[in-house]
Amino acid sequence: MLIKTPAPHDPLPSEITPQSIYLDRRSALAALGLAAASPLALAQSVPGGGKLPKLPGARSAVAGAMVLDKPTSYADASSYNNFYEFGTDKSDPAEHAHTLKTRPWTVSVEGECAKPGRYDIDALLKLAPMEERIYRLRCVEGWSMVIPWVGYSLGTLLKLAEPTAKAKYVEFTTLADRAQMPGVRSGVLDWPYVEGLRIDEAMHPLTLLAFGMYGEVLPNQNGAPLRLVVPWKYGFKSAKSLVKIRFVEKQPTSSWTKAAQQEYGFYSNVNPNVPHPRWSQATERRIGEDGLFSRKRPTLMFNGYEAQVGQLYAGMDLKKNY
Ligand SMILES: Nc1nc2c(c(=O)[nH]1)N[C@H]1C(S)=C(S)[C@@H](COP(=O)(O)O)O[C@H]1N2
Ligand SMILES: [Mo]
Repeated sequence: MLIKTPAPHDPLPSEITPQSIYLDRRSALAALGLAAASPLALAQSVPGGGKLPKLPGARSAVAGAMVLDKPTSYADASSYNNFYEFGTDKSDPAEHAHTLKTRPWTVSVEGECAKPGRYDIDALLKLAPMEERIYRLRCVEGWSMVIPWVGYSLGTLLKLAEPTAKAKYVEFTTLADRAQMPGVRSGVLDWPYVEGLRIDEAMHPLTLLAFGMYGEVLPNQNGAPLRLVVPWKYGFKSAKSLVKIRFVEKQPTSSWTKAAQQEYGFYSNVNPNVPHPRWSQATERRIGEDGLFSRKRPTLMFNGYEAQVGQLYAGMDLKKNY
């Protein structure tokens, strides 16, 4: 076999090789008829569940959008979830999220912008070409997955709203409906789920508005009909089942920060050097690799996206701004 499978602790090709070079290497392999051996081709053949409508995406050209790690199986990615609106156990969302109705669905874009609007989900699906992007997702709890998402950059939608100079942050609100979401009856979080990004983070091309995964529309438990995916931040910043996007002047307070201020800072960039108050963040467990002999992976700075997003935080103390 031509391609060495990296040991879990080896740096990934995407981290040590400029993207243009490994992309070239990949097309060279494809020309040799070795495309099937490339992790990318592998990813594109990773099957979905087969029960949901197809939602294909063209391979993304955004720098850093295609990590070469082996994707997590669809079965794991759609059954081990955090979606507290459906319960706090990892198995709760897959078990209970079938009650979520994803049509009709609208998303309002409002606040500090010249062109606020209400978008129907079917209009959003047609707003821009769908791209497939393979991202690492790391939960603050210490586990990670690799998921082929389908969607487009959030910035595409945000730009249409023409944010004003006062729009320093973007606040995201997700659905909180007791009738459809049994977890909302509990007081575990202050509903609705609210998250926030700085405007430049929200506009970064890697910040994804996702509608699908594994070539199919999102299963409800993964945040249907649309969610955020911010790959360099802990998973909780990636709000599911979005209903409102608001441009604001002041830093929004997220539901997690309200629940435990010392544990969940506003930035929440993946940083192995900033331990969670109750555990280290130096390593992580990749879901699907939890065999007896599998080792933990070292957590990567910015979850491995430092080359793409490090500049956003130039001059900031990343221990203070955790
Ligand atoms: N609305 C909503 N979004 C949410 C959550 C949630 O509880 N509610 N959990 C977050 C957390 S903690 C993580 S790790 C990711 C998990 O995404 P996944 O289940 O698709 O892997 O979703 C995030 N988005
Ligand atoms: Mo998480």
